[in-house]
Amino acid sequence: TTLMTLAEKMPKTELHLHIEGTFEPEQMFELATRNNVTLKYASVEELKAAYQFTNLQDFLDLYYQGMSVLLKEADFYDLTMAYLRKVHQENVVHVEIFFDPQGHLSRDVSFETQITGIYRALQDADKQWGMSSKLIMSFLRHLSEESAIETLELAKPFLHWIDGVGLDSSELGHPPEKFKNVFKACQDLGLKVTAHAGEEGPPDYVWQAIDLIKVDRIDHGNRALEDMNLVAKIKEQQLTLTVCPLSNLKLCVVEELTDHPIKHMLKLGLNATVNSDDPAYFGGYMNDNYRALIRESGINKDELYQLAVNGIEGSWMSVEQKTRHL
Ligand code: ES4
Ligand code: ZN
Repeated sequence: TTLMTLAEKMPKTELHLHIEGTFEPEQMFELATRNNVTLKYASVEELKAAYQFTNLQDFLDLYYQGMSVLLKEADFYDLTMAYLRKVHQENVVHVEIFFDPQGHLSRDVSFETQITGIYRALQDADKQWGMSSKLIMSFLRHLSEESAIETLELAKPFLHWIDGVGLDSSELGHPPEKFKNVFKACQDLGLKVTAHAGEEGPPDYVWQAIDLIKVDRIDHGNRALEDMNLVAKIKEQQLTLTVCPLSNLKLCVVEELTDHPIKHMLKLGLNATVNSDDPAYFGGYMNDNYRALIRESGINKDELYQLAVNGIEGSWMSVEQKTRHL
């Protein structure tokens, strides 16, 4: 079999996926109509034409508009189920997905509405296909720590459905240290912790995520490679990096995939994984990311295998569950 086929057929995990970033334009218009919400774009084509970003903020502006049509529990269910159905066909066997509660609370959509819809879809995927999952509530870093603390309070009745917390949105100007207290509170509640760091932000933000937030994982981490002491630290702590190749390309974190640092990360002995981030916006799901890496970055068979193993090892599955996949 070719490397492409191997990548497509092998069992995969997705560890960095924003459910609101799986909103395909067609489904967005469908839900807009269903909910009597008017989008700023007249058609699917017009919306798709806007998917040209020069940085993270460009994308985020569109992403927050897109999610504005999500109002009812059924909307969250339908969005999540459409994503899970798609990646089931790509041989993804385990997903750990982010949702952005504050992005919906600001439109008066309750925490309960959001999480009930998402969680019901995750349960159905497990029942139908044996696809396992973890749910990660992410704090918006452009908002205050106080707002994150309020969100944690709203989450408390649903903690049995939540496995971890994350930190996303505009990175520059919003270092991890801004959220030190809320993450401490989350850890005291037994939640796992991850944070976007080193996507656009400097190595110092990755240091803060490790030293101040005490993350269990790092989302992106590209810019960690600028500091070899930091690379040593990440290795010493065996932290997984959830790398997102097509996302990095679309948001101009890398100029071309031929320049993508993932091969270098593996050579350095870092636990890099492949993930799709916001696939509806970035031009591809899990297999598209692997295919692009094979085509553009010259990933070989050993590296492909290592990436898949890293995805299992770096997940928040139990040891027993990991062993079943290895
Ligand atoms: C995101 Cl790619 C990325 N970076 C930071 N925050 C995000 N939220 C959704 N996608
Ligand atoms: Zn992300």
